[in-house]
Amino acid sequence: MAQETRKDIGNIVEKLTQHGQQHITSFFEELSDPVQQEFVEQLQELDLPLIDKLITKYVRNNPQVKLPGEILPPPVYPIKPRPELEQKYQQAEQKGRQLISEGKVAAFVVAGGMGTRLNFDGPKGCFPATPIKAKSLFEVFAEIILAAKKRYAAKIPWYIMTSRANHAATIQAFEQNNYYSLNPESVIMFEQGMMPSFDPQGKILLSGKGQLALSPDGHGGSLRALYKSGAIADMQQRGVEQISYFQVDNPLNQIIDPLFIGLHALDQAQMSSKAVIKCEPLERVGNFTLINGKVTVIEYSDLPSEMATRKNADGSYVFELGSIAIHVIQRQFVEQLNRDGFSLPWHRAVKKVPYVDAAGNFVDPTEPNAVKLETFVFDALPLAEKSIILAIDRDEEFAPIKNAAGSDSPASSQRLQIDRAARWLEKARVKVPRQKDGSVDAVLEISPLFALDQQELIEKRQQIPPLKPGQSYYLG
Ligand code: UD2
Repeated sequence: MAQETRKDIGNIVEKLTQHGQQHITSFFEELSDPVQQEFVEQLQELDLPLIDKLITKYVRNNPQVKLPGEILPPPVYPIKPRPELEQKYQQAEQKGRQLISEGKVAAFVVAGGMGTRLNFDGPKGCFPATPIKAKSLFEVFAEIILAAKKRYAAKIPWYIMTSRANHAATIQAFEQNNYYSLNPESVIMFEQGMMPSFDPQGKILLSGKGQLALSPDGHGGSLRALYKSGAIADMQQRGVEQISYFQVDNPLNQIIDPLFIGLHALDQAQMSSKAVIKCEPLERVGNFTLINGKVTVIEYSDLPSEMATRKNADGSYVFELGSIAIHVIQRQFVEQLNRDGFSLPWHRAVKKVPYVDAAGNFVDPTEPNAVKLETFVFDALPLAEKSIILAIDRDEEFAPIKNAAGSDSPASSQRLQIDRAARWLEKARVKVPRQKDGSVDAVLEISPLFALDQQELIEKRQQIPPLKPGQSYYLG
């Protein structure tokens, strides 16, 4: 063992002992020199005082979210503007276009999640998503950004948050695909923070004898990682003012949306959200509410069903707005949060985590055995002085791929992608073959490079061939 490593591990064991975590170095002497060195680096990164607090609050205990007495539905900009809002929407679109053209808007995808539900071995962004060309999610987003760059004659840098588990594989995917025709200088990748998993008593778990069981610290970690990685400083240098935040699992994301960006900017909001009307009151998405005058998302599991099912006089649900995790965030807001030393609440999840036991045996548990901790980005909404919500049509912008089968699966997403293509084509007065039950009788895929939105498809109507039943049509 190198002298330096010996000295480091001596100090580390002393600290770990003070915090009751010395067991994680039990096998240190058995490790090869390079593994020892890497392990020491991992151990040095542990924030033990914070971990102590988290164990007491969230691992040994399961704190119930305390909801305040008064929870109201939040104000929302409707999908279609009411007459008194028409002018505002026009102004907002104009403002949004202006900001985009001036290079003041960046795209930002959170792609650090493990995607375990999908059983896909690789970064989720590499998952084949489209119905004909099987383009990956990353390729779809790259095409949207390329199309927007062309439309607005603008620079649109794309920031990608990865995690330790998929960073190298994400870079490799971009390199192998020639950065999907984007300029590599305008694609900036950085890693999010990691958090150890704990046994129910609060002992940190090992995934190997010289390896902590670590997992990404949640999409809320993006707000710190953006700053710590230098991405925010990079944005400042490029003149970026607004960050268009989206998740990696939704190929219908309208990444660069002038109306949303414009409403957020005109209202001088710091962090804003898109919302959908939930398809049923208990749908498993976050719920938009207003608490102490602040837009606040309450996770579906924390909203009492009495509230979720409460109705207005017209029969609509009081808390009908669901979060689909699309935000615009002011760059300065992220700077300010980090300068002021913000913190987001942690959320616990009990999961199956393979581990090395005290005797050094590898255990692959069949039942949940560990507590994982994450922060959620929407918990930053109440920290904003001003936050707006824009309601959107979910069929137009939301087709997530989360599960291997059933709802939110590759199959359901492709169906929604085809349905949206069919609607756009019909608006362009192209006859779409349909079955008797109304379902589309063709496989359709429209590249964002062909039409970024419905209007562009209408303009390209002459280039679209007649569609025959049962055939596949790719417009690219
Ligand atoms: C999220 C929201 C849900 C709804 C839904 C819409 C939470 C807790 N729930 O559910 O309310 O908006 O999305 O699709 O947010 N990610 C990281 N790092 C992490 C963890 C996640 O980058 O440490 C990324 C992940 O790659 C993905 C996104 O965050 O792009 C969503 O993560 P998820 O699959 O855990 O969220 P989900 O589907 O449970």
